[in-house]
Amino acid sequence: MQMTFRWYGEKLDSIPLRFVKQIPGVTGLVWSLHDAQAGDDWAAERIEKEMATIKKAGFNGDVVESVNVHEDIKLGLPTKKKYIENYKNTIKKLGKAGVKVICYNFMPVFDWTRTDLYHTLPDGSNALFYEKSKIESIDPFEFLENMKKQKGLEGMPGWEPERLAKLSQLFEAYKGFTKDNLWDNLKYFLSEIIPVAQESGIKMAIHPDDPAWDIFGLPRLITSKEAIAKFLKLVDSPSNGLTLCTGSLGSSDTNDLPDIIRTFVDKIYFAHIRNVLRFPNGDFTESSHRACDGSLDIVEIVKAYNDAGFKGYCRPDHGRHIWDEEKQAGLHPGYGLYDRALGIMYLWGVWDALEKVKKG
Ligand code: DNO
Repeated sequence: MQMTFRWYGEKLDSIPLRFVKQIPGVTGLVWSLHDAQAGDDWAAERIEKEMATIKKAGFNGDVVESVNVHEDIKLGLPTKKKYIENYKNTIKKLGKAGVKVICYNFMPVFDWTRTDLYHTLPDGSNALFYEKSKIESIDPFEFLENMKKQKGLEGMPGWEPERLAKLSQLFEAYKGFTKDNLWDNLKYFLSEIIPVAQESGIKMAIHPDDPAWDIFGLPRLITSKEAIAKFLKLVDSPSNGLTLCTGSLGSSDTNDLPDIIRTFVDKIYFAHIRNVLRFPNGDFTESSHRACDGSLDIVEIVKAYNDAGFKGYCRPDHGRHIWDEEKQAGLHPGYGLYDRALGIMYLWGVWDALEKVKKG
């Protein structure tokens, strides 16, 4: 298992790389051009510059999260052709620069969705929170206005203001749009880009939908074991694989994460490991990574990877904001330093113990 840490780049991330270097066993930084718009053709110079910064700090830049997919591709509009060409060019350039895995998602309009970015937990820390009845009772416009009032929304990946500014237009375009339409458009996208990824030595790794159900009447696809099996059949190639995010799939109590991992481990190129605490009414919150603090058995999850001899990339995921970290300028909600570092140590603790037991 290769441990990585998501980093937003010199301009946007307030966490110094020398701090990340001090977290045991982190060999790679997960990066992106966070100011790029979905559909852009990334400039080679920008890619090289980012890779050089990452390498100079003593890390690899093997994983990019994300290259975002333009809505016109998800909607299957005629303009998709241009954006798919741009996507292919970006894949080629990333391959040339030595990138091995590209994480992306196919969620319509909203990427990961929460109602509160700083929900207080019983221990006095705070974390992202999803209130089901709130999402069900407001419209997306009101939802977005509420979100804008919270500090740090601009720092949430996948919530680009430029795209959200066109919210009414987008909802208009998605009227009457079904899950089958979205599956068809995903298949078309994959059939175009996967051969290019394969030639470029890149593994594409789709991120599941978070939360794992439809929101605001928009269809969501990658939400269950059955959906993942269907996805992998769309295009059969070693370059068509998964980012297995335990927290996203784990928002639903119908998903058995250790079973999903054991079933698809050969297709998991990037593991996001985090815990969520689900409540009986459908709400959930991010919790510490420790198994007993949330609804997911992180020990069993790590064991599923360990049993398979997982050699892919892994990262801790959304942590709580602890030790007053939420007061720091430039915090990306869920992506502070401290709780993710604790998460890494927990993951290594479980992993090392399992290795030791294996060796007897
Ligand atoms: C949130 C992230 C997502 C993820 C994208 C992948 O914390 O897990 O924004 O990066 O969905 O494309």
